[in-house]
Amino acid sequence: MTLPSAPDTAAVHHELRGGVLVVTIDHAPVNAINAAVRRGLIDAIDAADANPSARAVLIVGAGRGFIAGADIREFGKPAIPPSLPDVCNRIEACGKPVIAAIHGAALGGGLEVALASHYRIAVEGAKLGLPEVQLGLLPGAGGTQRSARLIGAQAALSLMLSGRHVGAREALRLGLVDRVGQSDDVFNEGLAYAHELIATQAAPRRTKNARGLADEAASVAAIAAARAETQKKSRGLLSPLKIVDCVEAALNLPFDEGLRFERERFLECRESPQRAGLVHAFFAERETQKSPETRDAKAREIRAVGVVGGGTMGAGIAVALLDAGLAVTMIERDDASLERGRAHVEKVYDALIAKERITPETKTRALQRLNGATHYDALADADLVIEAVFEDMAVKQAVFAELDRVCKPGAVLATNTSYLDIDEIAASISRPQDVLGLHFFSPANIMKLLEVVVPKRVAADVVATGFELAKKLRKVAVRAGVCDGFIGNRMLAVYRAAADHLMEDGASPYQIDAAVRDFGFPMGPYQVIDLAGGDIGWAARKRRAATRDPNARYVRIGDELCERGWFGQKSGRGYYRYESGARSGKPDAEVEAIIDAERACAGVTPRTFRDDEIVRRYMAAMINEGANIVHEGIAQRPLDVDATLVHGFGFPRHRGGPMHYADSIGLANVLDDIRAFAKEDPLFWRASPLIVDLVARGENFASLNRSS
Ligand code: T1G
Repeated sequence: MTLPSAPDTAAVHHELRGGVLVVTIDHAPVNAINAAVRRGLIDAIDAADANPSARAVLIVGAGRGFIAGADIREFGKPAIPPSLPDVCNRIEACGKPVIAAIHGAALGGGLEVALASHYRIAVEGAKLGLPEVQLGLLPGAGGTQRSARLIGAQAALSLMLSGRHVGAREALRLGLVDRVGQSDDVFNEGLAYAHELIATQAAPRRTKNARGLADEAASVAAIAAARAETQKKSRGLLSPLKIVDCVEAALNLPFDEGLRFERERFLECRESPQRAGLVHAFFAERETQKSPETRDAKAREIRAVGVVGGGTMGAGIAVALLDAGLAVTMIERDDASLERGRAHVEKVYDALIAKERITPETKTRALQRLNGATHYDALADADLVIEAVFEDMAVKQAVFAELDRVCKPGAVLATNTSYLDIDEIAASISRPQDVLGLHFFSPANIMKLLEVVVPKRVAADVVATGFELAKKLRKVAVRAGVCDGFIGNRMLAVYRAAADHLMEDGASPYQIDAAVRDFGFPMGPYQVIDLAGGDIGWAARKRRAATRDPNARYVRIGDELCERGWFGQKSGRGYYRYESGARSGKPDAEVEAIIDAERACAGVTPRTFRDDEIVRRYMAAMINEGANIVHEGIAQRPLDVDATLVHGFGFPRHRGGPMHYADSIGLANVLDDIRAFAKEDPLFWRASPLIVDLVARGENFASLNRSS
């Protein structure tokens, strides 16, 4: 159900319809509340109070939803009155009953407008929530005070700390809305409710007087529990604990003082680098979906998909496709391998059932769409085929030769290779224009990142198809050019090397991991190596050995461990020792002895490093390689690098990504660091020409995001 947009350009328009002043917010695409909307709402409520014929007010949103929230593009810019808190207070003070009729999104400030209204009705499909915490904020227009009073401390805290959306039925159960419409006709449902309230002479019912906090003991307990939980989980985030404080203020302070308390903390959050980072991440993951190809070409239809290879990646990709409702045909070389592939898929689903993330019925329905075959002819009708076979050029080219032989004209042929030259794969068949890279990250059904790798001869609509597939799979697609490692793995190799240099120079892997975790990564580099398996990086280093610059510093510590078979968790020890299959390892004195021996071999006199030095080197290496990747056109913009690292490599979202982080600490400071480190190793620390140029021009990475 969408409401027609008004012909005029007013962001808010109102008209009297049978005694009801209908106020329509019309600010495409999601009715975000900007200055014009705030002004328009105040004018509409003033008009209602001034017009005796207006016996009630109905607020609705034009288009696909109610209101998506405050316009987050306004943050960081000078505030234009009236403020949203003032708007909400004005709505609540209206002398006529105000009804909010909700369809689609009523989020953040949008739900706060509804909470300030006196009555609320939602239709099926509505999504209500207070997701400000995901932007480093808190509901700053009375939402912490009104939600707690309306639905109680526990439910309000759960909503605000999770940022989750609730549907119409749950909103009714919680008490967020009074009614769920019988139809999805939000306008007429709202109008009927308004007329009913007029007929019963219902008075304005002000949320600030609601009694959701009446049970003081329960409220105090809920607040204490939320505070304890948040202190454990919030991992350095600013706004969650402030949300708890605001709900406590709602319990202990008069409403107006509670509003002031909330406003102070909202402004602290709004000015924080965390809000800037999280808002940047929000927009970046949407901007990456836009490329020249998605702008200029139309994606091909994707209904039936083939996956070649039933190993870990092939099975994960198959699950991702099945979860998107697609039909999947898995190809393996023989029945036994096919059975193993199917078992891999079942194992993924069984693990999700065990965690109660899905029901057995979901698994059953998905598997009904999974077919298998040991002959390629089964792919004759596939619209898209993704190969995920062994990382060897000859093996992949043999697969593509078969696909070239059996697939229908126009089928999109994708490789999941992590680093092989996709131009070379494309050139090996008769239809290079249909070949692209779809680089998934393991586990492919969980990780959000999908690198859409664009070979030289690919057709634009094939690239657009890759992005469209990402949308179906609810992944964040990033356009990448062809190079060794594309965007993410190429950067990983460099900042891993920087960590190895630190380790050989005197920092233990355990100190490095701890410093990187304190920066906000969930795991440090050596924990990640042990988790994924040290043999993967070892194979990559051996592959690159022939072309490695002989003058480049090479740290052998990782090879020493792998030569002992110490690959990490899967072998019981790597950089850490894992007692009887434990997931978290312990430092290993034998590893430290190997490191000391390697330092001696390399003629290194170890020195101590402060944690902040470790982070500066680790980040400078990451940022510098990210700049090279943008400079070479492998990534379209710095924001594409940010989205890649946030969604594929655990980069802390509240810091926005490495390039946004570089801007936040000052690109000139990053360049100073790189130049200082270059005195020790000029080859490794060659400053990216992009950084040198931007600093010389007094620009930053953000300027490149805007100019794209
Ligand atoms: N402000 C500005 N632009 C927004 C926006 C917002 N709040 N929400 C979405 N957009 C843009 C988005 O960038 C994209 O732009 C287009 O709308 C479609 O979005 C005081 C301070 C509503 C569920 O956190 O969760 O209120 O790419 O691709 O998948 O307490 O957008 O087309 O140029 O995501 O259908 C709180 C954020 C704000 C909700 C729709 N609100 N938005 O999803 O479309 S802070 C939120 C969403 C606040 C108050 C505080 C989703 C959506 P473009 P989309 P979608």
